Amino acid sequence: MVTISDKISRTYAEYRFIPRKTPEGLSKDKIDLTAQITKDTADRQGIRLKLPVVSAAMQSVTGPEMAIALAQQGGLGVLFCSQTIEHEAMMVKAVKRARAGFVSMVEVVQRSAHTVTIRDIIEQTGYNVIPVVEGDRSDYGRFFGIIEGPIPPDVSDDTPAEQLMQHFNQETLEKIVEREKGSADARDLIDMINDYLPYGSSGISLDDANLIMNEHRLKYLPIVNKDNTLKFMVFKKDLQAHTDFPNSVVGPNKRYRVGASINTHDYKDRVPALVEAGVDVLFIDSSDGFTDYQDICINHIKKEFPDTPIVAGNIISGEAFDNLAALGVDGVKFGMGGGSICITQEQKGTGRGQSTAGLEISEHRDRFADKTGDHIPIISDGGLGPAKDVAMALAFGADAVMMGRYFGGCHESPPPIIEIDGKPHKEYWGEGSLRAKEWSGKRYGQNEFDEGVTSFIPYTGRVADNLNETFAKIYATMTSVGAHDIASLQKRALVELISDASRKEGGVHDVKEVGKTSTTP
Ligand code: RVP
Repeated sequence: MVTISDKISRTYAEYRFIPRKTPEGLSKDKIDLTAQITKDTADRQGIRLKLPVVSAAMQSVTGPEMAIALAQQGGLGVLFCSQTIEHEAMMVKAVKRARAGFVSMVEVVQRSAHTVTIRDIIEQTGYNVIPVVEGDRSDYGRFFGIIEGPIPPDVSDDTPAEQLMQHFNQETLEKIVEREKGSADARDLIDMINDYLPYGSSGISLDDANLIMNEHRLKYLPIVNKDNTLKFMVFKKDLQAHTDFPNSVVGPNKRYRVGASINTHDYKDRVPALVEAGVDVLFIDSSDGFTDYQDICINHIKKEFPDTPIVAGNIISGEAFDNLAALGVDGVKFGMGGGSICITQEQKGTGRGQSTAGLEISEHRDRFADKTGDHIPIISDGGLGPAKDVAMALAFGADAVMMGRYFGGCHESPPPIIEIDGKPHKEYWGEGSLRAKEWSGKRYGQNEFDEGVTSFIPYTGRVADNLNETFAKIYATMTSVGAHDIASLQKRALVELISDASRKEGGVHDVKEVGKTSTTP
């Protein structure tokens, strides 16, 4: 006969904090939100973030740009595994190669490309500065010049890239063209011109890059290696926006930390490639992490790659936590069906509210820690966004949260900005949706029906600005709870379920609202 749990599946949004006494002097600068996402072991210290946030391992959320932006702000990006092994490893390398202000993963076009391809790239990415190279995004190869969009409509689709290259040192170009008139064929001429272009060499500092850009009145600067291969692009607008990231999360050699997801199917090939590329932590991306397949995958990685921490999941019960903990995992991710684009609960009937899952799992985690001395961090995954719910997730025992929709709407997520009803949006799709079909079987264990949807979400601007506002609210919540860090939030928080009437009372009511300044919920 079926066993009926005596719990009710509840989630964070159903609770409110009741303030405890705020101690004198507890202000934002005294609150420490350091979050540990992998356990400490005898051989290594667990990974600590400056903010308890990681981005979802989804095609529409985390590429290198997102991972770099998050590491700069104190969080961690987790690259998606619904792509080829080579491509995911290349993304890890792009994050590891990155330096503040230096863009390491730009869209490039081949020297042999034609206008039709370049127009496509500009339209798909929204980027207007496209380097011309002989190579690809993983290994740019020799640098030839830059194409600046938009390309005028009267340029025909079959015009070669070389003819569109805008030389940013126009004066030099004209001098050379004048001197060499009639003597060199087009290709030699272009090679010669490139020898004269003002670009930085790969060891250049950001200050020097800035000086060169000022001197030549440039909006961007290609940075090349000695052998003339492209290494980075530096953009003036990025330098003006921010050059200093005091909260950066860095690992060995001061490189940004990055997580990469894996599935339980091709891990024997994927993990070595990711480890070789320099990944800091692996995340097993599975909609149900309480399976023999996951156990086998963890045992393999623990044996073959003992130096690389693994966060396993997703699970939603204490029983499943005990199983993973016994296998020696370094962290656990919980959540099933709560994702904004997820329809698993409707399709399969499996799932649980996040606060019920979080509370039960954190109780098991604490019991395991009492028994073994191993504190295994847990990450609440799915359904989050509003600051109050993130604070509640932490209070219910999570060490950090994973968010998809929240980061998917940011500037740094992979999809381009599109306009809907005159307002900027981004496309956001589930890893189990039709859009990700080619890979969804590896996460969901089946390919017969969808477990996610495709959607549009409002564009919300830069990761840095969004996190700033969200955490201003979380600091305020913590001040009211009288908590100076996540552990004290968990100890001191007093929360209460709210009724529908009380929720209504807690929102704007009985007035006609005319102004709202906040952009994040
Ligand atoms: P959200 O932040 O609410 O958008 O949820 C993101 C989470 O949803 C992911 O981290 C993942 O666990 C889950 N997900 C991703 N794709 C799908 C799906 O297609 N059902 N679900």
